[in-house]
Amino acid sequence: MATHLRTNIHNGWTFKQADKPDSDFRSVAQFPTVIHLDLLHHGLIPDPPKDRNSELIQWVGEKQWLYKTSFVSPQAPLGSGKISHAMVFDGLDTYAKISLNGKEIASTANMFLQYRVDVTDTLKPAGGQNTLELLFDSAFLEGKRLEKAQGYKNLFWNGDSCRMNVRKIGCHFGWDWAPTLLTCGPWRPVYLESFVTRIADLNIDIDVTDSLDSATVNTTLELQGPDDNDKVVQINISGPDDEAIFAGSGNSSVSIKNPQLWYPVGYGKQPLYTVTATLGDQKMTRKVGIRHLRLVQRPLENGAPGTTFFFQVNQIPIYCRGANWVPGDTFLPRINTKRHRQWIELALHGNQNMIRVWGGGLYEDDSFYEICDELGILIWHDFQLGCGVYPVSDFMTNTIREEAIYNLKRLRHHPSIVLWCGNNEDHMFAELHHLEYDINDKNPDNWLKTNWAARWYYDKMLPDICAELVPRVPYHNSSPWGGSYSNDATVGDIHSWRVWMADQPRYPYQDYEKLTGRFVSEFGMKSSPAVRSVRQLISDPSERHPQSRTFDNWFCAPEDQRTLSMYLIDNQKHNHASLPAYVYATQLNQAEATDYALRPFRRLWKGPGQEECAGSLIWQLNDCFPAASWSLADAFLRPKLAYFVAKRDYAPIIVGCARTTVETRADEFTRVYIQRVTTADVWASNCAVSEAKLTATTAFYSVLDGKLLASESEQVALPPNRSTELRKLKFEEEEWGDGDVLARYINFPQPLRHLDLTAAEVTVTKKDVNVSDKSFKLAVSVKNGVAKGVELMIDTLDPDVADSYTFSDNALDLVPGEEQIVTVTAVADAKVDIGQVGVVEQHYGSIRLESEN
Ligand code: BMA
Repeated sequence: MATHLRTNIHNGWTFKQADKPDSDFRSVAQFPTVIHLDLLHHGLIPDPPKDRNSELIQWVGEKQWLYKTSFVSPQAPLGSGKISHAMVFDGLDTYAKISLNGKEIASTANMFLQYRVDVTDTLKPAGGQNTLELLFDSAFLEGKRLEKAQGYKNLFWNGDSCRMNVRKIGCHFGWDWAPTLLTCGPWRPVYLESFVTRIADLNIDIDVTDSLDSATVNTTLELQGPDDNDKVVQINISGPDDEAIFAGSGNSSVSIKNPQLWYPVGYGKQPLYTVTATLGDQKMTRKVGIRHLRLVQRPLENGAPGTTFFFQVNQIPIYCRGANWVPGDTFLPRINTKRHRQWIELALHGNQNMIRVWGGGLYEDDSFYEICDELGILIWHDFQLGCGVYPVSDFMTNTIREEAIYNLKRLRHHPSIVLWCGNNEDHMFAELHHLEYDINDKNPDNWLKTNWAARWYYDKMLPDICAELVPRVPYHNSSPWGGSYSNDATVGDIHSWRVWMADQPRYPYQDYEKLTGRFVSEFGMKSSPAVRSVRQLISDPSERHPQSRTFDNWFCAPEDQRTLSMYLIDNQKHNHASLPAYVYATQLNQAEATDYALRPFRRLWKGPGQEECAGSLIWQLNDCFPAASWSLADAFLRPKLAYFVAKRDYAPIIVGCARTTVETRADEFTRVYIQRVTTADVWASNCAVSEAKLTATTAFYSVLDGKLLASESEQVALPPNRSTELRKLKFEEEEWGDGDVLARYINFPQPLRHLDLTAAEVTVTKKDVNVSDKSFKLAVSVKNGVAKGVELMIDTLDPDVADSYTFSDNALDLVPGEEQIVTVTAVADAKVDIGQVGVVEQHYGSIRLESEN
């Protein structure tokens, strides 16, 4: 018989609107669940992304909802001493009154916390039938009541001011890429634990020597129950190949010689050791990676101001390439391990090695972190606080503290998590709103007396908790943070948003590199959200909505839609009237903007002592709801053009070219006699750990007709883990008359709207159909001109067919005389005929600008 029992309470759940009669109880759609999924399941609300439905269903967020089930009490487990029964709620969204057998046993107010309620005295004897009820209050209305009671309105960006009082996913209140959809419900598992003594926690602290040849693994147990003698707990450690390494009991310290080290992807393997604690038949298992981790912040050696900010794993400085992660779905329980894997693999295949769990979302499910551990994707983890001024009260302080402790204990064994960060943009917010924030005042007691008392959370409470619970993982107070103000480009990390829009309106891309920071934890162009291809967005053309409505609905940030229009007109030949042309233009805009920043950032990773920029994380990888946003792939996981451009920018070896034009006037007033001299710096970056010897070719083509004007090749040796300047080219306007490709970069004159690229004729030839691995190749070439942003698409209007294929590359830039090969692969479970399927292309200049009707 068992000594520890877990009884899942996942069956028989029903729900109803609280003020409706009991005859209204209906079965839930799934468990765990949230209210919108259940209502959708019964057809009680329309599909939120369609039309203006998300607005029509706002009433759901202002009702009370009741969930109910019943379950049988288990047989008491073995063990000498008093048996305890605890009801465990891994996640309740957000305000719930919990009643067991008609008696209220607890109430909750934080969806990021696990709630454990002792029910030993309330539970029916073994075999008895229990009734469990969860009454959810409106998080929005409760937030409003709390805000009113505190006597002032919170300052905030995004959503509603009351969200600052509520410990719920920030973006549920609405964000600039997400509609307001206020869910409630038991969103994570519910179960009963019965035991005399149980293992409450197993901490594994790993200390790796600087020489990397030995590691000490310290395990510490936390037990709950009268028998708290930890010696009774068995500890076993096994290696990556299942070999036994240690067997003992109680808190242990084990030394491992020449451990197999865990590396980020691209730098080595991801071996995982298994640590198991066993007490009777309770087993707690953690997979851990052994790695030496430092966040190196030291002065630069080449006279550049400020300090470095780079992660060093197993003594290798890492150039971080990645994107920001927002919740995977507005309706969280719809996300499962498979979906997490698809997203993280998308990042991996896009040559990314870091993901930032952004502070307006959540502490993800275990599977998210397990997949990152397995694939070698580093995680920058924000605490879930962002974009405003959180009130400081006893309730808020205690609940944020508990939430931090619970989640750090749950997640601290994951080798992928390399940084804990206090919040998203709250320091920046305090500065921009001129709050009483004296960066030089280091006394936390004083902070509490200011109108930005919340500083205490990030600069005192959370770092103290982290120092105790995750002492070997760096803590960073905010993102962005460091230096004389939060967005100081010379210290810490920056959020790089503003530049492209405001500072360089005519030639938006120039000089971007001068404005970068030591680490760009958020990079985005406000004006470059993009819509996924119309062909795949709208399956049945007859279903198309009037265009204006379509975009009103799908666009979550109207102010950015205005700037987007401005930039489309500034940069491309463009007309809003044609929906396909508009969609393509937004995507090309996003792709171009992404590339023009990512490449220069990489050029600044110049090797030891000169790590002027140590990484960039694109805003944003994913979407939680179908929207026109900055995401690299839409909510259905369909990559946009920018994804492929970023994939090329993030490849281990890349080449780049930066052009600067200097104008000299013949005399002070002339508008006509101006000499323009352009110089182009050609450079390369090798992020691999060994030298690369290769041939670099620089060629010049006419943008008018694609004619090759000049071409030169040279042998180059690229030293490891840094960029290298290859050559400086100089040309004046009048002069224009005249193996395996590892990296390719084509630099077009900007803005594109000055170019007529309509002459280019692009050819796409399908070949090498391989039925066994369900793939085929496309040979893509151009003649009579050069082509920008060639988008390859499956020739179908059926989104299921389109979604059955992935492209190895896309958004191609082409010059005559070379053929680019793209592999198209059908996804594993797709039922498609790869022999039959056709591919179509469109590119800048090929798309009809006129309206279709
Ligand atoms: C950032 C983020 C988000 C926001 C994004 C786009 O700086 O931190 O809060 O959604 O900009 O505006």
